[in-house]
Amino acid sequence: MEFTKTPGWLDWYAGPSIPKFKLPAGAVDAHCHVFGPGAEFPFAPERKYTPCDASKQQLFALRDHLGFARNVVVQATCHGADNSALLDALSASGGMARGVATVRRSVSDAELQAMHTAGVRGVRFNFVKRLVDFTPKDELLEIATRVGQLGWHVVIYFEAVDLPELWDFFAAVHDDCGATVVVDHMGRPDVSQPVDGPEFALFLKFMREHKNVWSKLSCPERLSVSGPPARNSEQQAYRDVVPFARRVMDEFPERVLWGTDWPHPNLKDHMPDDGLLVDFIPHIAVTPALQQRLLVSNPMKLYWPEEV
Ligand code: 0GY
Repeated sequence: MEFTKTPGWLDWYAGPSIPKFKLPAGAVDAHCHVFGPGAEFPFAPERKYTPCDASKQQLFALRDHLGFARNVVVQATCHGADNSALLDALSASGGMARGVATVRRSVSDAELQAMHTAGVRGVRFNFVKRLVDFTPKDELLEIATRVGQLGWHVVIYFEAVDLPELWDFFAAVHDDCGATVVVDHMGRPDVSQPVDGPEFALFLKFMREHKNVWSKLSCPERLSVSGPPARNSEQQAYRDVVPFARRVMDEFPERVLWGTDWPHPNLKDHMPDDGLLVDFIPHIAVTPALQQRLLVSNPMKLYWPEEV
């Protein structure tokens, strides 16, 4: 099937620099996606955008170029609940990729078991209104309980302004379903607000009060208002995101993950150099011990616990 990209869609950057920061051995890119290719894995009819293709081979080439050892591939909304492209990437990875799927209530136990065998270890619940239609909360709670029996966790994606309204639901997923909950991109704070302001304080409170809530310190390129530096400038990239990520890193070092978010869906203004994104890491994880936790021991505990 032929697909036409959403107008203004920025393709991923094909010439990433070699990072100056040397990743620790065994580093995990714990948030990335594959898109199609659409001719092989058609995009979902209910999608809100049509991306460019971003194949598993291209993802694995980026992994090697940047110096990562493993990937966690997260189902992107353009594929709806058809996890075929994700599962194909996992099976081609030789055990070096694990996955986070999207499922509906209608998924059978046999399908869940097959996904588990392929390397899926979580489901994603998405509350970003521009990306998905509403799913009833009782359906999501049912799914969280079912996948909990396989030891999977729940990844949640939402924007900071929506946390007050979603708090009780997330607490129910954590407390009643007993799920470990992983928050994408620090709950998307508005980084033009103070790091000590009420919005981010609420997110930190949420992590403090729920011991099995983790956060990805990812997506500075998406959250930043100051943006990337001019090319060849010494200026710190995405510097306005640093205080937010460091606050989470410092308080919850055992519950943080990091990922590239390649191929960076829905960026309209600039497409990051993934090498530069890796160079952002030592600004938020400032010691080798913290870098080891963020990039190796934490993701290994969540996604490859049998190897820890
Ligand atoms: C991200 C962010 C976005 C998109 C998706 O599944 C998706 O479509 O996650 C976004 O547009 O903010 O994490 O990739």
